[in-house]
Amino acid sequence: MVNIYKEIIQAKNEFKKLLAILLDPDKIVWDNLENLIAKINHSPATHIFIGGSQVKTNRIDELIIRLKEKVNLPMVLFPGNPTQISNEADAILFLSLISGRNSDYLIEHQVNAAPILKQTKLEVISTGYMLIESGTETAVERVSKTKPLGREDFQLALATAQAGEMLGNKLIYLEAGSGAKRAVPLGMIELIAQNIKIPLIVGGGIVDLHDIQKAYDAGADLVVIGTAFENDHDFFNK
Ligand code: 1GP
Repeated sequence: MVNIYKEIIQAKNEFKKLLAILLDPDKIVWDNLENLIAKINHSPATHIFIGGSQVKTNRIDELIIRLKEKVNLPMVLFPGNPTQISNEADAILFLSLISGRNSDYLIEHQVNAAPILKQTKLEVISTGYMLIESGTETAVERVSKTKPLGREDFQLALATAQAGEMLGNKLIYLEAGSGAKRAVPLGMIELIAQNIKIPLIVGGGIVDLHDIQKAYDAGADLVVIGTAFENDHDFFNK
């Protein structure tokens, strides 16, 4: 079986940048799924992330099965809580919201998820998840009831990322929040990228191709695009 984390590390070592399209199962227009699949296959995406802060649909399995018929990319769960675990995916970002101090999102959901994950074949990728202030309240902030780290607070963000790395996280994810007004500051990406060894994911509020490139240039190894592609399936052709 392909080891998705090893591939991420290999890409990092070879200076190849990665791109994930985030699909929120609640926002899928099922009648348009074939078109969505075609657009994904014509995009530069290297990964599909699936999840959301609060997913209500129980069609996650079905979505992944349908995608896998035609999309040859790793399917990685990006869950808001343990109800979003699907054995149909290839891997799961096992997130701990290390920027917050809500124990539910630091360890409680993970304790509940562990026995479920033991019954699956999912590759579990421990991820330090950090919410960065983005101008307005985002769904992650609302649902997790945690405060994001300040946009100016580079040193606290760096210490948080380094603590995540020291705790054994395999990835750090800097998150401005889906649909965020402002993406993660480039200077913060740069500082953290230069001072951790594990791969860095950046997402939230990235709405054009230049911003993707800027995030890469600042040191992001993988950029996540959700809303911009959701709103415009031709986003990558522009
Ligand atoms: C959200 O980082 C992702 O978790 C993507 O955010 O929807 O703003 O692209 P956007």
